[in-house]
Amino acid sequence: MRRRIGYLPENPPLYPDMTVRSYLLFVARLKGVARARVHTACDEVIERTGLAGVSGRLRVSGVEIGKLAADGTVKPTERLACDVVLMGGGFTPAVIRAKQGVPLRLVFDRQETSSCSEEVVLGDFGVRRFLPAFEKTVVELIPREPGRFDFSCGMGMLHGTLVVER
Ligand SMILES: [Cu+2]
Repeated sequence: MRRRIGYLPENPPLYPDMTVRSYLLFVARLKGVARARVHTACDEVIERTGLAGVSGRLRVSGVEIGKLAADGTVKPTERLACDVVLMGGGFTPAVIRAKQGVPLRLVFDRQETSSCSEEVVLGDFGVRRFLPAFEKTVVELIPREPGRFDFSCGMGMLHGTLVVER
């Protein structure tokens, strides 16, 4: 019975600079999960708990996790993904379509060294991420509200729009 009871504090004791996924990896290693299995084990937990949409985010509160699962805001079985290339001074595509409540995985592929595109900011989603040149950087989020949301480079020069439909 004790194995089945969990305790979820209002303010979860998380390290503020770790993403959901990196925290799971950290705990898995602490608990002695074999190195070779750590990533698979984390994927399984993320899948089981419907956390895919927030696995790249920092600071998901316990209350938020509870709500995500309980009110059906998150439909973990549905996913959307979009590859966004950064090259020649712009985001391609510059308009991304998403659905309210459906986890969205954005893969930013920065194919240049121009300093302008070294960061992406999705202000409405609290995301600011460094994009290493010639690498793919994954940003996962859950659009909670329908609407049009601007995203940009760190300096606000390159722009794109995330269109969230109901
Ligand atoms: Cu810029």
